[in-house]
Amino acid sequence: MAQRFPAEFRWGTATSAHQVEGCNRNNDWWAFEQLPGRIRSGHRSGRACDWWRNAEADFDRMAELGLNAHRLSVEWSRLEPEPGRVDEASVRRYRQMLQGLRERGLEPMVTLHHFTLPLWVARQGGWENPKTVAWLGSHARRCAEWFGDLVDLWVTVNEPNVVAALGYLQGRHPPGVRNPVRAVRAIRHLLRAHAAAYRAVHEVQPAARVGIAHNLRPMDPARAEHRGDRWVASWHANWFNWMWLDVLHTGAWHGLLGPGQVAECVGTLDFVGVNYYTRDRVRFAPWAPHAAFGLHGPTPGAPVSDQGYGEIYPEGLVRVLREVWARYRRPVFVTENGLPDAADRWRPRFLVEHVGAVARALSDGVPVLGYYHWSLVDNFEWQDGWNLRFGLFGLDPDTQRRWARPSARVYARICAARGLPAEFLGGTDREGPWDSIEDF
Ligand code: IFM
Repeated sequence: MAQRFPAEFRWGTATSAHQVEGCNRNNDWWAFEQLPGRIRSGHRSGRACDWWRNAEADFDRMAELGLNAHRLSVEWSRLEPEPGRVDEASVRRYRQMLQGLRERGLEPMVTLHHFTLPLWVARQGGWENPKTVAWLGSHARRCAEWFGDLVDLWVTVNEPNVVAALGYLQGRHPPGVRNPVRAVRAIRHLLRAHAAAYRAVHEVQPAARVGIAHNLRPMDPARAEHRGDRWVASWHANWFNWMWLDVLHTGAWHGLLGPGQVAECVGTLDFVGVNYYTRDRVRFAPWAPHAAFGLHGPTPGAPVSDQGYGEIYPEGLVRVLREVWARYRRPVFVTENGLPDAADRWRPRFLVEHVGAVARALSDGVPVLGYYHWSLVDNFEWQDGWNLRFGLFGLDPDTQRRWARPSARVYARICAARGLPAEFLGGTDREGPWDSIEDF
């Protein structure tokens, strides 16, 4: 028996502007890429997937797969290259792209901030500057005015927890800082900026649905019986996963520097976007204050995606979907889910098992409205450059040649069945039935 999903369920892929458009020279990430040693193997985003010139070729691929949705982001530094100056050509290009999606039967979900800041914002302190809150609000308002006739689903900020952790605690994303006090300042502004963007979109477009895309990873003790492991795993999970959404739900802050209020955040989630990739086992490490006393790794013996990116753990998706619903009672989208797997060794089975996890959450009563696979095509993976390949389609960034991985065909089957076809149920062999799936 096939596993069917609701008829209106969104089957999509997800991308972000800087990772696919190419030549986004006017933001903090482009500047960061030029600094020696910041990006693995000295890679740069360069032309990326060439979407600024020709996203439409990949929109055709989405339509061929049978998707009905796509999540993308708009690049703030293109739309407002200098404070207050609008670039009309960029507004027109984004309208053309959004229309292109609609014409192919693909409903867009648009992210307003996905890791990159215009250089003019970054140079004035980025997320540490309280003015960035209002600036993101204005960007959101204008986007709703320009694109609101084409877009009903908006994501304010992508993975604010990753911005804080990698940008301000580990120094691996811009601005390359390792300083908890500066991190706390950035966190407050990220949360307030979400609220400002939420309200700005709603003022222009009252019926829009606006949420956040949050990276959620279960954190379990490395040794179940070890008190130190249990304590540090729960502390890290609370900080990385739940504190953010709790503030947006209740307005109460239980951050690194004690309790407080971020009152304007209350009630600013029409939905929760879940970006789910992996889980961590956490081991108490009193000698590692730089790692907040906990070392993270996969479960010993579990399958791990390319270059140690993370443990493959579909059950984690069921867990986070259930917990989000139990805590916040808001509809949920899986706004990202995927893995780096250049050889497509795990991805076919990964897809089936993670879509199966969504089916289980649905049958438990969690209102999951869509699943967006990260990603359609290999793209620029931030500090890891082109070393990690997340695409259903492979890409040679030099020639722009693409090829369908077997998992593209698996996803096409899922989209055609609007759920898991019977042939995919029950089989958990790594080889699976997908080897026999023919080319498009
Ligand atoms: O590529 C990133 C994306 O930009 C944010 N979420 C995780 C993805 C894979 O690491």
